[in-house]
Amino acid sequence: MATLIKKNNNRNLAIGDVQFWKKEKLGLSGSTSVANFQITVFRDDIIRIQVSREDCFSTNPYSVVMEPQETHYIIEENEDFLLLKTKKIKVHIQLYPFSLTYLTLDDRIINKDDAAFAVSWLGTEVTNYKSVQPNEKFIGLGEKTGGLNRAGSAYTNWNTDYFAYGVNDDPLYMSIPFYIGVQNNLSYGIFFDNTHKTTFNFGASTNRFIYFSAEDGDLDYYFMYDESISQIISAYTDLTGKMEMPPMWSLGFQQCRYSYYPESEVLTLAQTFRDKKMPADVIYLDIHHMEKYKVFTFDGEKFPNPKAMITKLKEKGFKVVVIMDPGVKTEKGYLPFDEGLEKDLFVKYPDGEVYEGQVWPGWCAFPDYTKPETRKWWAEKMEFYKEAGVDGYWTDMNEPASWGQHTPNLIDFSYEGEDVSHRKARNIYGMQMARSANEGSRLQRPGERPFILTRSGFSGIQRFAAAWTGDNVATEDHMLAGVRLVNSLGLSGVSFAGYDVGGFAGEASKSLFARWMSIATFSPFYRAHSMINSNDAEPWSFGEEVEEISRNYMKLRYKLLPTIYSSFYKSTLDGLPLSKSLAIDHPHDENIYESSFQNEYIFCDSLLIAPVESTKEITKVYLPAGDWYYLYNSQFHHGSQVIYQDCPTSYLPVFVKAGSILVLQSEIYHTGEVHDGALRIHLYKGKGQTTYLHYEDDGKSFNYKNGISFSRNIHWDSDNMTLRFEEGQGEYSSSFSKIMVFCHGFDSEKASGGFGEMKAEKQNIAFLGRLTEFDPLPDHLHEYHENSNIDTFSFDHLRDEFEIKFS
Ligand code: NBV
Repeated sequence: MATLIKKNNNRNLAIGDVQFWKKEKLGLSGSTSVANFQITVFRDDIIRIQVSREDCFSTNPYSVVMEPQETHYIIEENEDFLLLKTKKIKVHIQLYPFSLTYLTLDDRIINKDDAAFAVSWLGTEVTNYKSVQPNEKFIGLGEKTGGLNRAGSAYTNWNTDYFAYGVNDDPLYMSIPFYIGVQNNLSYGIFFDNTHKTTFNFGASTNRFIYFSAEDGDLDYYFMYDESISQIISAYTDLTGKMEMPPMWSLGFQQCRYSYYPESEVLTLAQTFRDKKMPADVIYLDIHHMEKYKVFTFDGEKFPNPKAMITKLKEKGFKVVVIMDPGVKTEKGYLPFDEGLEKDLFVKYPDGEVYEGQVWPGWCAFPDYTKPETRKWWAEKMEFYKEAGVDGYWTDMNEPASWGQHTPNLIDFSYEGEDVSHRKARNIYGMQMARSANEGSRLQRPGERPFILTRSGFSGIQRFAAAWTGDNVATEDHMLAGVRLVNSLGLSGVSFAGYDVGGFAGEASKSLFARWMSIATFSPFYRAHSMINSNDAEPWSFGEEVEEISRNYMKLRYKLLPTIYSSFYKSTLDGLPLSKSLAIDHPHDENIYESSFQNEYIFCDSLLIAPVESTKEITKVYLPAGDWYYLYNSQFHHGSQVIYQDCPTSYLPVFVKAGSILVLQSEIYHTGEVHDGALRIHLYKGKGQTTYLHYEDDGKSFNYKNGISFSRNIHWDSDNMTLRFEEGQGEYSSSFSKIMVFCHGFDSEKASGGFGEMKAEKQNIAFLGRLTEFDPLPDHLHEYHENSNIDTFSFDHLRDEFEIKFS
C-alpha cells in the first residue's frame, strides 16, 4: 500500500518559506512546500496574485475581461526578499516565510499580509490574512447590508433568495467580492476572483487581522492602487468591464407589481399615468402573465392577446418588461422542457440524472447557463417574447432559488466545460442567466440596446444587466438601507441599480411612500414595486398629497434626463457610478462615515442627496468640502459643516455643488415625447474650474459606438468668470435647438457672450428674467422660492464653440 502524506486539516497550514522562484514575462512565479504562486503585473496599478495548492492555477472565465498590459517594471533581488516595482506601486515579497506588503513609491504601507499567516489553508479553504492599518476603513463589497464603513463586520458571498431580508442580514442575492480599503490618506482595491462561497471579515470577532477566504479554489486576487477611489473603481471596471449605454426609456419611471393582470388592468394602469399626468415609461409583467408559471408562455385567460395589448401600451408610450425565472417545469410535452432534455441543457446530478427543484411552476429543471449552448438556446427561445412585442427582460429567482433553499452541492455545472459542482457555480449562475437574456435581447431585436434587470449576479454583471436589491420591506430603515446598497453596488462597478420604491413586502405609510418616490428620483434605476396581496401601491394610491409630491418628483426626474443620460455615458467610459457615496470623493473625511451622514451621496456629480426618514421634519445634513446651494431656492452654504435642514415630505434635502453645471429639459411624460427644444443649463457659481460633459444620441441603437452621437464639454472657470461651450462633437444632431442659461449665485454680475467675430451676427442672448426651474412642490409651498436669485438668458443653439463672460 502506498504511504499517504497526512496533513492535519484541522489546523491552520500557512504557506511557509519560498523554496524556488523565477521571473516570468509579466512578473514572477515560485513555490513553497505547500503551494505554487504567481505574481503578475497586470498594469502599473494592478497586480494579480495567484496561490494554489494544485499544479495548475484555477480561473474564473466570467469576470475579468481585460488582458494584462505589457508595462515596464523591475524586480530587485535581496537576501530574504524581492522588491517588484511598477510606475505606481511597489510589492515587497518576503521569502521566508512568504508574505506580501504593498507600498507607495515613497514607501508608505498601503496593505500588508499578516506576517505569520499570510496565505493559509484549513482543508480546502484558502484565506489571505491582512494586518489592519490604524483607523483603516473598508467600503464596497457590492450588495451588502450594514454601514458604509464595513470595519468590524463580516460578510459571506453566497447568492441567496432572501424574501423580506433584514437591514443587517447577509448574504443577499448578488456577490461582488471587491472592496476598497481606506487608510492614512491612501486607498486601494482588492478583487478576490473566486466564485466559491467566500467570506470577508473586516474585524468581526478579532482585532488581529482582517481576512478574505474561499471554501475552495485558489487565492486569486487583484490588488489595485491609485491616488483616488475613482481611479480604483475605474481600474476594477477595466478588469471586469463597463456597462453599455442603456436604452433611454429604461431611465424613466417604471411601475411594477406582483402582478398586474388581466390585460384590462394593465391598460387601465397605463392610462391612469397619462390621465394623471404622471410621467412613466415602463410597465412590468410579473409571474402571473404566464400559464401556470411556465416560462415562455402567456396565460390565455388573463392575457388573451398579448401582442395587441402591448401594441396598445406602446401607443400610450409604454414599454413592457417581462419576468423570466430560470426554473423550467418538468412536464412532458412542454416544449422548453422537452428541448432542454433532448439537447442536454439542464443542470444534472453527477450520475447524469436531471436535477429537479421546486419553484413557482412546481418541480423544475434548471438550465445550465454556464454552458454556451444553453445560453444560446435560451436566447433563441426569447423569440416568444419578441413576437409579443416585449421590450425588456427581468431575470428573477436566478440565485438560483428553489423552495427549501438548500440546493444540493453535488449537482454538476459545465462552467464553460470545466465541469464543476454547485459550490463553484452557484455564485456565477445568475450572471450567466442575465448574460443569456442580454444575448437573447440582441438576437431578437438586432441593433437595439437590451434592457435586462437582474436580481442575482457576480463581478462583471454590469456588462449585462441593471440590478435591483430584491425583496425589501416597506419601512424607513429599508428605504435608507436601499440607498446604501445602491451606493455600495456603485462602489463595486454596478452603476445601474435601484430598489423597490415603496417596499416590496409590507405596507408603506403615506409619508414613507412619498419620501421614497423623492429619493428614488435620484436613483439610477427608478421603479416602484410591491408584493401580491398588499394594498395598491401606485403613486396615486396614497391620497392627493402623496400623488402631488410623487408627480412633482417624477417630473423632476424627466427634466433631469439630459444630466442623467450624460452621466450614464460617462459611466460607460470610466465605470464610475451615478450614485456616488461621499466616500468616493471624500474618503478621508471622518464625518461622512458617521451613521447620520453615511447615506448621503452625490448624484450625477452635482447633486448632494441627503436621504432622510419620512417621519422627520428637520434633519442634520453634512455638507462636505466645497460650497453648496439648496436645490429649491439656491440658498448658499459653505461646505465642511453640519447644517440643520427642514425636510417635510415635499422637500427632500438636495443641494447643488457650487461650480456645477446641471442640465435639464422641459417637462415630458415619457421618454418617447419630444421636449420643447430648449436645453436648460443651470450654472451654480463656484470657485475654480469645472467641466460638464453633455452627451446625446438616439437613445436606442448602438450607433453611438460608431460616433453617431453629440457631445460637448461645457466649462466653468471662476478665475476668468466664463462659461465656455466647446464645439459639439460627433455625427448626431443634438435634439435641442436653443440653450437657456440659468445663473445661480450671481448677484450683480452681468453676462455677455458670443460666438467669436465670425459668428457675431448669430449672437442672440436675451435675459429672460427670474425663473424658477425646480418646482417639485405642491402649490401651497411656493414660499420656498421667495429668496431665489436666479437670472436666466437664452440664445440659439449651435454646435459652435462659444463663451459667456460675466463681469
Ligand atoms: O415574481 C414574484 C416576485 C417578484 O415580484 C419579486 O420582485 C422578486 O424579488 N419574486 C421575487 C418571487 C417571490 C416573491 C415572494
